[in-house]
Amino acid sequence: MTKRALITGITGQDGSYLAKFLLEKDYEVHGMVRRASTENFERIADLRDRVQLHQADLLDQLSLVRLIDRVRPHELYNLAAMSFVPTSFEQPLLTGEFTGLGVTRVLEAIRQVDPKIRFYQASSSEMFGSVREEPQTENTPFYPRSPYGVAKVYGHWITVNYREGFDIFACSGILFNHESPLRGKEFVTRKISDAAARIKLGVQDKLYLGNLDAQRDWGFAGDYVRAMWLMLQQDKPDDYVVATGEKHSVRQFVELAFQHVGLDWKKYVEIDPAFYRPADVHTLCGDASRAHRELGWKPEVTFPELVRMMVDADLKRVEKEIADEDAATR
Ligand code: NAP
Ligand code: G4F
Repeated sequence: MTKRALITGITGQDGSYLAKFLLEKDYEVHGMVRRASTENFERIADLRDRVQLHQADLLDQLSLVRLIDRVRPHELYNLAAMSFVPTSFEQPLLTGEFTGLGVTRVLEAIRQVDPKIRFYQASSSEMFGSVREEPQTENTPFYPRSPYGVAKVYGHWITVNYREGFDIFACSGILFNHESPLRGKEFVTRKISDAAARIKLGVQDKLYLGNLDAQRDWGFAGDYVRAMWLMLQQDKPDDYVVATGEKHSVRQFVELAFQHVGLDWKKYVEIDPAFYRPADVHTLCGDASRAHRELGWKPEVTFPELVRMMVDADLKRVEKEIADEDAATR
């Protein structure tokens, strides 16, 4: 039997890695996209003829019910969210609607159409915020430090609640930061890899950053989508921390990225307080023992490999952009 999966947020970083992963497992892959005046499908361009896209929106209950009824997926991965922490301070209500209540809308649609659908919720280490212990496990209390984190705590608990209350196979993956060459350019890792490449190639002078002391447990998105899938293949649903167990500072990321292109980062990086947050998460480090034990999951890409992968991809992309511009002006 061919399995059908529906991915909300398929145009995002994780959505594109997950779609590719499921296609390799011979799934029929459907993706939910929201209507925009210009299509935003760059990350799934090479999968476009192998995935079926449908318009719906996390803000519109009926669109979700119709979509799930039409696709009748065996597995639904809810990756769609307003995922950028600084924007959540500027648009806290919209963030609550998308990232928090949106989860309930999807769960309600599942309950109405087919409660047998297996559900994955993209929870976040941002829920640990001002950390109560280190490393953080599935049992560490939450202390979110942003409207985004608060909305994710709601999404996490509503997932647990529908599992316990309505017997839905609902899992919450508490994923620590994961990055890739497809990461949005506003997130700090991609901002750094892109700048290291542009400065090396002579098309940027400076890189302006905020809190260099912040520490994150950074892994590779390609490894993390495997954990999402594994959660939905188990006999019973549960919540899992997915992390590398190592933390590094933003400063260390910068050092490695610039070192990789043979530059001294101190000559190019400046601090701009505009990038400080009203309340930041200073440190995160996860303990993924449960995922190792029960899912057999382990990350494969190391921190230095991740940094090099991102910088190399940006070097290649920026070189091509420069060549294309030269060709156009010739
Ligand atoms: P991302 O690149 O920002 O992608 C977010 C996706 O959500 C995009 O496809 C976006 O569509 C879609 N979306 C936003 N609002 C929507 C709406 N109202 N209706 C329909 N779709 C909507 O995020 P990501 O890094 O792939 O992360 C995936 C999920 O994991 C998110 O829920 C994020 O909060 C969570 N998470 C991420 C990390 C991480 O380190 N990456 C860690 C923990 C948890 P458009 O393309 O139209 O904008
Ligand atoms: O890359 P970031 O913006 O990621 P953040 O805030 O940790 O959130 C990401 O990971 C979460 C998982 O914990 C996800 F749930 C969430 O959706 C998202 O994917 O910032 C990382 C750190 C912060 O402490 C920030 O203050 O980097 C620091 N930073 C320093 N300078 C900066 C900058 N962040 C950004 N975005 N831009 C800067 O210039």
